[in-house]
Amino acid sequence: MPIDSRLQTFETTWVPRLNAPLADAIAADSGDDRLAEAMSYSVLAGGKRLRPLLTVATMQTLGATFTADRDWRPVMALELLHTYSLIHDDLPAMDNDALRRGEPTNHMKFGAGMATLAGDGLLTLAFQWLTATALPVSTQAALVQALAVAAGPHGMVAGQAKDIQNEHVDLPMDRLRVLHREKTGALLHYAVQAGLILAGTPQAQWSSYIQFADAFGLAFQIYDDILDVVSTPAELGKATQKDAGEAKNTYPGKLGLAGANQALIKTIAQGQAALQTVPTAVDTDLLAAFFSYFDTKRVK
Ligand code: GRG
Repeated sequence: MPIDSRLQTFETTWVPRLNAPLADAIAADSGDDRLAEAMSYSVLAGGKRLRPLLTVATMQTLGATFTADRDWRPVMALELLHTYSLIHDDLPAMDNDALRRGEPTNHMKFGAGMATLAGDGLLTLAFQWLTATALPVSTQAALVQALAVAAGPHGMVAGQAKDIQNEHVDLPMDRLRVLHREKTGALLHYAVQAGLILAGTPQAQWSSYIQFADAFGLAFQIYDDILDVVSTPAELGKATQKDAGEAKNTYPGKLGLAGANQALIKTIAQGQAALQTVPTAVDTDLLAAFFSYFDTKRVK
């Protein structure tokens, strides 16, 4: 399934716009040249910018205008935090990976000490950027609270903790879903939540969008695990075939490739159905198009 043309146009417009100020903004906020280099290295190594794109798409769906001076730092804070998680995940003490975003991992280039600090710097700078804005203080506080919950010990860090403890434990499906929701889903949940907060949408109207985000998050992890089996390092810019070797809990590992693909198709349908429940005056086609990231024909 090719990427939906609406999503393609959106990406072509927004990825360069989101990327343009990054190098200067990171350098301006770092007090050490080598640290700035290590932080910028991983952020600028590529990446689809999926999470900030989801935030901007949610804002657009809700009719909110993106004003660069006010919104760029808060929107890109999530990409900094996401990149920290990749740098730390790749460290020798975690997944010990040599390739990320098609380039040597941060510790391969800068050493484990500086890579740890680059991750620490990006994590902290993310919260600085949520508040380096003319947005109302109540909006800043809502973003800080939501990102801390998503990324912290009740979200992504909890998921990673479960992941490293259960490599050789056969988790039941319900516990695997919780692990995926925390490790991968929480940041995608926040990406949409940030769009709702920035658009000033009352919480009573969040539920359909959040259900969409959570279905997208689960689909994202199932698809990532399918690609680990069927794809190549050249295509993904990172090592493949790792999950089976490390006896990780994954949908393909537990259900087989065909079973994982069926679960992917079902999860996408649930996310699409959630978008059908918003008021008809709201055009959700752009958000729906994000599901075209997942090529359900990869598994024959
Ligand atoms: C170190 C606290 C801590 C957490 C690490 C990110 C992570 C949690 C683990 C990495 C391994 C993994 C399978 C994560 C699931 C999420 C995932 C596939 C991230 C990659 O996201 P993409 O595909 O990457 O959006 P790009 O490079 O395009 O930004």
